[in-house]
Amino acid sequence: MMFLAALMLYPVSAVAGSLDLRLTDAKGAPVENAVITVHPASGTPKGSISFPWGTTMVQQNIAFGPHVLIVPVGATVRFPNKDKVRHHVYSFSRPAKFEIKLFGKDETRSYKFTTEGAVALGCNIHDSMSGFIKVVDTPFAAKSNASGAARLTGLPSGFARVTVWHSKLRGKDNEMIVSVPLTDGGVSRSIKLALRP
Ligand SMILES: [Cu+2]
Repeated sequence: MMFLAALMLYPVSAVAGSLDLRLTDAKGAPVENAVITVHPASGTPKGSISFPWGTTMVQQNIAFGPHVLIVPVGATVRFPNKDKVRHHVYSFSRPAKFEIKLFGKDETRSYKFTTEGAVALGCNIHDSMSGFIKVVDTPFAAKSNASGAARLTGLPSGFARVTVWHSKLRGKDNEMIVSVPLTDGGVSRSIKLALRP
């Protein structure tokens, strides 16, 4: 009796929905390193968010790795330097303006990201170094792979706001927003992105 009463307090919604996206540019080529975030109309789950890929942005071979890192709001990102040379990481982006002054081989610095949004990273020493940290406020986030594919699982059914971000995407904040009706099973969508050259 108590069990039934407890069940009735919560709306019944399926949580097995998945969203498969395939992202291409105007010419049909796959778009890698886009970040997809989903905000279900029913809200995002409460509680702290963590992703299996962690919160480390490595400097190695004069490059940021990964090129695009998704972290939850409030995450402290580690910046280990695996190169023999020194790096000087900075960002002028609104959600996190900071610089990590010269640090050398096998040294690690960290920075806490407290605001949602996209953060473009550069290095004062190496102009060619470019990386991005996408700070998100939903556990439903994924990055497109070399085939332009991204998969999100465990989504509640109902309408969802799907945001696609890419560093070269035309539009406000390099984002594009679509509304997708999610069902108990799976939904697939192909999205064409207008990218800057
Ligand atoms: Cu550098």
